[in-house]
Formats: sequence, C-alpha cells, structure tokens
Amino acid sequence: MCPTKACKLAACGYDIQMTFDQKISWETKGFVVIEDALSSEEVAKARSAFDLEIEKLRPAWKPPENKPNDRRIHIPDPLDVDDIFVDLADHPKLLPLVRGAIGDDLVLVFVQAFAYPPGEGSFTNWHSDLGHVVGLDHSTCIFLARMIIYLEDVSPDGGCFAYIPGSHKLDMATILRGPWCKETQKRPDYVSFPGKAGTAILFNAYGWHTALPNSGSRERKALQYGYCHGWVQFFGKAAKPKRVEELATTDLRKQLFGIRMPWE
Ligand SMILES: O=C(O)CCC(=O)C(=O)O
Repeated sequence: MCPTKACKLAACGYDIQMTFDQKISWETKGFVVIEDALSSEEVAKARSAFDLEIEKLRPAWKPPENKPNDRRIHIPDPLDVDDIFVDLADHPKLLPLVRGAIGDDLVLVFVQAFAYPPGEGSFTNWHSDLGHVVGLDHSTCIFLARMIIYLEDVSPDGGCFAYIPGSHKLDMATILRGPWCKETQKRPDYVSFPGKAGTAILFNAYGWHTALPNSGSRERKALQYGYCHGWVQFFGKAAKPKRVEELATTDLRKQLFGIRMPWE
C-alpha cells in the first residue's frame, strides 16, 4: 500500500493500541483480556437490548437440524436490532486494541449474539477457525481477530470461552491435527476465562479455542465481533447494519462496514 493511502486509514485516528503487557499476551499467548471494558451503563444497555430480542425468539426456538445438541439461541443480524450493538463495534476502549491486533485497515466481518444455556456438553470442541484458509502462514500473520464481550457474569462452570495459549503459533498441519479430545477438561494446557459482565477477550482465531460446557445455573450471554484486514474477502463482505447510511457517521465506521476506504 502506498504510504499516503496507509495514513488515510480511519483507524489511524485511534492512537492507543496495546499496552506493553497486552502486546506480550497477544503475541505469545494469542489473546488479551480486558476487564471492565464496558461501563455498567453500557452493560445494562446491551443486556436489555439482548434480553428483549432473545425473549422474542425463545418461544419459537428449535435446535438446528444438523446440530441437535446446539441449544444456543442466536440473534440474527444484531447490528439491526439496537444501535448499542453498532456502538460496541468501534468502542473507544476496544477498537484501539483491535487496531493493535489487525492493523489500520481493519474491517468488521461478523457480529454474533447468542445465549448459551446450561446443559450437557458444549456446542463446540477445540478448533481453529482458519483451517480452511490455506496459502498463508498464520503462525506469522494475523488474519482474523475476534472480540468476545460478556454481558452477564460468567462463572468457571458457566460455559467460559477457553484458549490454548501459544497455539496461534503452530503450523497448519499441527493445527489441523487438532487437540481432538472430547473431554475438554482433560487438556492440561488450556486457559479458561470466567469473568464479570463487561469483560472482553480479544483472541487470534487461528489458535485452538472452544466454549467449555455450561454446567452452571444460567445462560451465558455474550457478543462476538470478528475483524479482518480490508483486503480479506473471507466472509464475502463486511458486516453492516441495514441503516448503514445513517449509522456510518465517521470515516472509521465507513471503513469498518466496508462502505468506503478513506482514500476512495
Ligand atoms: O463462544 C465461545 O466461547 C467460543 C465460540 C467458538 O469457539 C466459535 O464460535 O468458534
């Protein structure tokens, strides 16, 4: 990219990137934990929008035919449900870290919002998200960074997100071989992330991760934002709200929602 274009990238306006400790955690472990990322007001706003939508969906909810054990209730198109979900995509406490992870050309490629109820097992097992993205050495570059934001306190048995530190540095053959152990708890080397509502975890999606079984007493409620480089057509196109013309009020949002790069 020519230097003129690079310095026009909207995310450049976000000065702070990662602290020294966050950078070390990101590079060596593949994740960064941000406690109290959201204020209690932001959590309350996001929670009430989340709950309202989930309760609308709950009566008609059925597990997907191909995944009968998947009990999660997903909010389709969260960016169209409430503007708080748009505001969290470029949250001033989180976006600088994503910029530190991906770089200045970051775009938003998906948003997920689901309630994960208690029950037997998990909806997933240890995996990398990028086993099918071949031709890149993922151990030396970052392709997809994901941010999980808890909207409810998550206890150690409450379906925590978990990651195998350093697995983002493995070669593809090893990544694909996978730590395929059905009983997640038997892996000695993973880190799990219980946390308070408002905690965020940024992770490199190439590394092995999972959601642990939720054997607690309540649903895990969380949001997830996925960010890639602007050149990535991995998911087809950027994630954006239907009211994008109205909500893309800054160059950064125009860039994030794939409308226009700042030099265009
Ligand atoms: O929600 C989580 O804790 C992890 C989800 C996951 O592993 C995935 O979507 O790839």
